[in-house]
Amino acid sequence: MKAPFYQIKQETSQKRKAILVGVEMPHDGSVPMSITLDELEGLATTAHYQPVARLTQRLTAINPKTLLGSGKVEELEQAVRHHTPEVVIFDAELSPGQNRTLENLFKCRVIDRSWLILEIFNDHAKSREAKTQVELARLKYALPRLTRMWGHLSRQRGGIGLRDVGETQIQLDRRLIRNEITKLERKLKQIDKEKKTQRKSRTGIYRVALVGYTNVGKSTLMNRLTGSHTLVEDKLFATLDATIRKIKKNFPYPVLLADTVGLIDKLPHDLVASFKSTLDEVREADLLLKVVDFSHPNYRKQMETVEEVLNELGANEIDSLLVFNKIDQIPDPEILSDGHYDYPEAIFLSCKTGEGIEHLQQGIIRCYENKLIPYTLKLDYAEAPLIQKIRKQAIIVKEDYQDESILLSLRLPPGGKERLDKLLDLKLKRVSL
Ligand SMILES: Nc1nc2c(ncn2[C@@H]2O[C@H](COP(=O)(O)OP(=O)(O)OP(=O)(O)O)[C@@H](O)[C@H]2O)c(=O)[nH]1
Ligand SMILES: [Mg+2]
Repeated sequence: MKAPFYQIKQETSQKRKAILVGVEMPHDGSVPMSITLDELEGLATTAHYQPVARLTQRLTAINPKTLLGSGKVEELEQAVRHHTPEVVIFDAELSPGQNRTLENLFKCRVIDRSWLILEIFNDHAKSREAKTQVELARLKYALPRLTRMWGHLSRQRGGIGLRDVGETQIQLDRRLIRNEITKLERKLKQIDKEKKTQRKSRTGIYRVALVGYTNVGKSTLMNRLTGSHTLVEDKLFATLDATIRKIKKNFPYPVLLADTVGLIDKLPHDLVASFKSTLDEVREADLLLKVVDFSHPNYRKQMETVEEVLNELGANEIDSLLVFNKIDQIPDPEILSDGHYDYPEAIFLSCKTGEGIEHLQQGIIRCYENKLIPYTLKLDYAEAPLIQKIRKQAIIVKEDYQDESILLSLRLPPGGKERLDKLLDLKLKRVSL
């Protein structure tokens, strides 16, 4: 892919200093600022920044030019002078204008949470699909902010103060970005088509998808359930592509399990939209395993965020199991029993120790069996050898050997009836219950 017209960040193995700014908007306040800033710090370190200072402000009113009040801006200016960071990261969305004003004041790069998340996604994208999805989201984010991005370029060329390099270049860049967006959207449509064909070949098999906040242990659970070796890392957004594996261990039926990209609070909207094809694994699943890190101080808010994204995806009606992971990190048994009390339907487990995994396997099997459709099939004795093949497509609950024929009581999985039709071509002999 062609080099972008703006600089996302310089590749370097050295940690680059960053100042973090927590902002509590007038309508927030449900989560303590220290927790949201811890999350921002996690994002910053994942993006190879080294946080050197934290500043916070509770806003009662928003200053349209700088977001923060003038006193806090001054304080921040002093911190910038003292630490000389490469970047100031705001845990809030900045308008293109606010961004520019703050950069001019601090004479250093200012980014917001969305851009930070885009940097991480950009770093972790490996497959053609993930790379295209991230690039599209980045360009869509950059388009209205192009003056600022251009500001970066001009600064790199000629030092601070040479920002106004001329409208024509910006207009040209805008047009190029728009063209690039159209090209990427076309490419994604093509990838989407290929994925759809792949998914079609999997219809009829029970499909389970792992969903949840980032770093809760989805990939670890995938490995536990399937015996595979998907990438597991103690970092945010380790997984960007949907990985699909068959669950064989301890399962009487064929089940496909999909590991998916982790979610986070205030996920850039363009990113969710761009990841549509990856998230289709979630939308088209028969069962969702909603994985929660029960040891996280902010797990309830994380659950809310996941529900919001599932709503946005139209996946809120899908059957689901609530899975509370990392119980090995809960030292106090009372917290665990409170959890059971508050969430009686949840399955509590630890991917680390294996405790509770069997319980989850049983839960998945139960959900699967609830979906099975009862069906009765009448066979001639001459057709008895077919029973072996039928067993592969359905669960045989009862075999009734009568005088003239064999009556099979079956449970069919989704799509099983069509496969049975193909296999037997005995439509006339079937008796529906
Ligand atoms: N203590 C403990 N750590 C766990 C458990 N399950 C997972 N982890 C750790 O949690 C971290 C994140 O695990 P992942 O499986 O990569 O999490 P994920 O949800 O796939 O994360 P993303 O792909 O980034 O969204 C890793 O360091 C795991 O070793 C558990 O049951 N107990
Ligand atoms: Mg993962």
